[in-house]
Amino acid sequence: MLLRSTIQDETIKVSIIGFPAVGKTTMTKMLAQKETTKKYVPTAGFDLKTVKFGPYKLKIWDFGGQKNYLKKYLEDFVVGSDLIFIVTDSTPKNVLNSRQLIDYAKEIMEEECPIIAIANKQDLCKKDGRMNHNRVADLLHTKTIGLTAIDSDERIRLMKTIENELEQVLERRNRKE
Ligand SMILES: Nc1nc2c(ncn2[C@@H]2O[C@H](COP(=O)(O)OP(=O)(O)O)[C@@H](O)[C@H]2O)c(=O)[nH]1
Ligand SMILES: [Mg+2]
Repeated sequence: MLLRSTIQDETIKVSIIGFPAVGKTTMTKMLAQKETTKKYVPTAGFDLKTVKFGPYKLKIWDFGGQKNYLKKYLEDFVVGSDLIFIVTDSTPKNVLNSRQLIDYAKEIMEEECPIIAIANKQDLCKKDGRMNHNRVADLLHTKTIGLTAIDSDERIRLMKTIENELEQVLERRNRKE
């Protein structure tokens, strides 16, 4: 794998952000292929977990409804991310709410870091009217990947996406040095 040899000991921070129950833990488990320790930050009303997978460090942010805290804490923790995923469950309401997360992340990271939306639960599109990933992309105006996080066969495709994005991140980083 090209990336593995390029990054050596560099830590890559991948932040996975989204409202509760959209599938962040499921996506993380799929990537990490195991469950890990959970660290709660109760005062802030959200849940932070760090998971190692291969050479990457995944930081998973699980936000409650505390909108007044949202921006402040996102800023504290998202800084330094190499790649940000905003996960939605592809329901219209959640996708619209997630626009705020994308806006905040863009504001915080400026041009530094790719922000990619995940239109999760694509298996439910036909069943309950969730939006397919193209519709989600139209609403979010952001690069969007459709996903069914409960389907472990999707792991390879998701890994490929992460590797492609991070290769570009590392190229930019090397050009700056
Ligand atoms: N049908 C379906 N269910 C999913 C999918 N991804 C996650 N779920 C389910 O959605 C619920 C919430 O998932 P979880 O990963 O705990 O959400 P989190 O709060 O964002 O970490 C669980 O019951 C999952 O099994 C998916 O792609 N399709
Ligand atoms: Mg979770």
